[in-house]
Amino acid sequence: MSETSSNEFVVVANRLPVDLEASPDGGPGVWRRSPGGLVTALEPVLRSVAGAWVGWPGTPDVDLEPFVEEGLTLHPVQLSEAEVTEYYEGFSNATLWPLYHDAVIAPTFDRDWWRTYEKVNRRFAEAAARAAAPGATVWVHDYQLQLVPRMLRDLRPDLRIGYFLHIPFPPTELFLQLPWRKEILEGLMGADLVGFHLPGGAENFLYLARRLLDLPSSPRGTTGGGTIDLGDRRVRVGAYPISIDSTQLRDQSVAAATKLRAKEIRAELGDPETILLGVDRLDYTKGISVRLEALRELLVEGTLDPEKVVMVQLATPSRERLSAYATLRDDIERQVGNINGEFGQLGRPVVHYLHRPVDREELVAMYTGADVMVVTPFRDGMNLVAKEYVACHGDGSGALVLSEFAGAAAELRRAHVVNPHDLEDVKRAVVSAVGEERASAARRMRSMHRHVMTHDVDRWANSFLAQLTEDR
Ligand code: GDG
Repeated sequence: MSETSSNEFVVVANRLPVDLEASPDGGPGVWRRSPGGLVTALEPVLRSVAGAWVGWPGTPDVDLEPFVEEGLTLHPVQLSEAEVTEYYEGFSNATLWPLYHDAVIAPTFDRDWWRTYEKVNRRFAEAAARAAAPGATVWVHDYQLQLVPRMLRDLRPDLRIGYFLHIPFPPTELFLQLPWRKEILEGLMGADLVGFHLPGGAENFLYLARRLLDLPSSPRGTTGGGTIDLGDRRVRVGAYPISIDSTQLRDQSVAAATKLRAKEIRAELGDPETILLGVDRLDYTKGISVRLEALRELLVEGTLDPEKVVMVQLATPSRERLSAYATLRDDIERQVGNINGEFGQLGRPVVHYLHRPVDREELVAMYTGADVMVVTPFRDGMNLVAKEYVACHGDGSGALVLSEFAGAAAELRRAHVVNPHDLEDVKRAVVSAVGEERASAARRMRSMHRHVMTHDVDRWANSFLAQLTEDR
């Protein structure tokens, strides 16, 4: 084993927690924190145990040795430009991503992409095998790496291997469309523990193990979990709803600097009575167009007054080279333009749209100052944004409109829950969130806040890892 194989705990994910951005003048690149929910959730957990992280640095064709960053050993995995196209943009984001999100757009099934997915998964498994100490615990993450558990077990049967899926595990009828369905199931079953956000995902997985692979499985309890018997070992399956660093966010939301910035933001928006907020990666699963359409109709009907309401929509750039994402961006920007053209005034647009990431302090100030958070995905594994907003409203202020198809809806039951496919329902929920009597709104928010404070990311990671290491 190489000298780097000394880590007792290793995370394997498509991306490292930092991205290498090429410098325009061809000089050495700069490292920046990578976007997305997985990094937000895992980074604090891993830093606290000084583990290692295996992942792609976000730029093709860079060959880097492992290095230590703030106590965390990073093991970069190299991907060529063609592999980024076929494994990442292709199989991961144009096959699995749409298929697992209820086929909101049609998934593409391409045999070359699949072969590249296999090849790249093997490279990740080999890098993890080099990084892990004898008997170490390895935690593999997400849909890009579903073959890694099996490949890693073949290389290193001494390891304890966990796998967690951050996106929904689809209904069985949809999963069965996948030409490589057996290979994916077998890949996942290399793990000792396979975790999903929701009991429904775990149930679907157990059903498929029986139906496709003829493996005996026993459901356990009412949480969707169970075990699959492989003869020589058992795979545990369960639901582990992910969360956020609630205490850190709550503390940041009540800090004087945040309160001040939230006030400034309100003033910069023209001191409206109501600020609606949307925060998403620009993705077709997130239902950004639905909430804009709901807002437009409410303005047309005169239910909302453009003098009194503004909406801030933060749409972080994502997967920009995929045509579905480029089309979505055009559509959303057209919608924003239409609303502002019709209802804005000089210097006073109704929708303030940002297509760039903002820093964390600014985001928390936005959460803190917003009166209504609107979260309307057609399908979402969890949706951390909803939980982050709730963590910032411990004083009972604010309101949350939340899609019933976000995993978070299973926990945040006191939100204004909507079916995002039903425009009238979305409109109704926005109106009731804007107009609800203060005491009743505060009861809802306080109840959700208590839940998020006690169900934080540490609890998520600890419960997964406790189960993973239980049988040792
Ligand atoms: C996947 C699943 C699941 C967004 N814009 C900015 C920014 N963000 C941060 C948010 C939040 C994260 O990115 C987004 O997390 P979500 O959970 O909402 O969504 P996905 O990226 O799709 O995450 C999802 C998650 O994995 C975890 O398992 O919940 O269902 O799809 O933390 O705050 N952060 C900053 N600036 C931005 O502009 N600083």
